[in-house]
Amino acid sequence: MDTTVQTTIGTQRALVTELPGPKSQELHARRRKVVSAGLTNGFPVYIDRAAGAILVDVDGNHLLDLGSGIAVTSIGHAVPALIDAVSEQVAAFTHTCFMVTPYEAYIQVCEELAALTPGDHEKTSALFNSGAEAIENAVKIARLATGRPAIIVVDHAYHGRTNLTMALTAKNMPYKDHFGPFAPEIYRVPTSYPYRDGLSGPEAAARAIAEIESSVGAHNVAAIVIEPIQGEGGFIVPAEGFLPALSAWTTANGALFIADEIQSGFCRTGAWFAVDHEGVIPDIVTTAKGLAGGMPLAGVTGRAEIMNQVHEGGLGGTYGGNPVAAVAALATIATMRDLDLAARARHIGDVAFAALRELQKDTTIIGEVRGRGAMIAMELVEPGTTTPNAAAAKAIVNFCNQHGVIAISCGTYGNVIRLLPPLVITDEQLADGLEVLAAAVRSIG
Ligand code: PLZ
Repeated sequence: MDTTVQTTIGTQRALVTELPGPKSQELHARRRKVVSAGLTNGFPVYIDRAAGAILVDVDGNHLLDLGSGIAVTSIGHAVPALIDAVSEQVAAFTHTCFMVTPYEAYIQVCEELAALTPGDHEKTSALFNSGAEAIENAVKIARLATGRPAIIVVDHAYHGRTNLTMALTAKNMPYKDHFGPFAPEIYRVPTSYPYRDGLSGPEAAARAIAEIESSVGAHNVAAIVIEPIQGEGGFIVPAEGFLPALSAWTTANGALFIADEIQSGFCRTGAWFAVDHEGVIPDIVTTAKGLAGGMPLAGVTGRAEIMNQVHEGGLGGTYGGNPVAAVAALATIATMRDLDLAARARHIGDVAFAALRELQKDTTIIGEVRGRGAMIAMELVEPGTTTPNAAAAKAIVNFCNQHGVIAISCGTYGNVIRLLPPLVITDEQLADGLEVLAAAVRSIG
């Protein structure tokens, strides 16, 4: 497959104006009049084009993308295979509604999801538009299939912004404040956060399970919904054994294990799915983001005997599995397979973790470097303590942005810098990004 970037966009970071430049500033002024103030104002540099790991703004600045639009463009920007697939599909037909008159690409995506998600049991899928919608549907299916009401989530969880998924999400500001009342029958238990709780995986699981059994009752639990590596909550990698223990508990107690792989899935962590690293086989897997290379598509994939209990017409939506998004997913998955982007993610992790651990030795504000593959984070603390240092994260993001590197923060305490580079980032681009990040950290401590 031809994966060379066929545009005139350069492959290096290059700034031609201050950031944001004059054209971006003009757009930003227009935005303020007509775009709701409720949307996060990230870095107001407006993008015109992109290729590979480079974003080009309206002023002609070339920026290095270490965020992939929050883990979405894992195959990179402007991938010819995706452009071709999408263009051909747009010309053929853009929409019929799969529930009215179906088409093959939807089936092909479900075949891929059945083949790629963990376990060799029979699986069926339903496709949706966003991660939150996938989670909503996974919860509907789990309640129907088990006949039980309770959904268990963990501290620091992020599952979306709709009414049900807000209730599943842990952090109040900015996601939930004044947006309630929230959906009932959602119970939050402690997670595994090795840097802050010092527990082994089995110990953390025993703590969570004790809480479920005492305050909810095992027989009431429909499902545990959990991100195998927590994303928005701070790129928290649970201690080894935590996920397998929770998964075993659900199986033993007639509940379902739902892995939210929306951020961690599709090669991001160096495997197709983050649960693959511990051999966990979820009953249901939710996917989105990296699945379709930037087109909106999400999936709920589960054991056929669970998924197929839903009555005909019980699942759906006008756009879910839209043909343009579906062919984008097929091109994305083919690209991941052809370029072995899981291996590439492991390589990115090897390079980045080595660099960041070196950096950690020289500074007092990096409490922990963690992650897996190309899901990479540094948790920032007040010097010599474990007290979260959100100001440092803000300053580092700002420094990176000013130097044309798109890095983003996350974490319940807002003190984690996360890197989610496109998996096609070149070694030179990665080295450049890590140098800017190191300079940012050194500039403050
Ligand atoms: N589950 C694990 O990471 C989306 C949110 C950005 P949607 N994460 C980015 C923001 O501030 O809104 C996410 C996730 C996990 C579910 C979701 C929700 O996916 O496609 O944003 O609905």
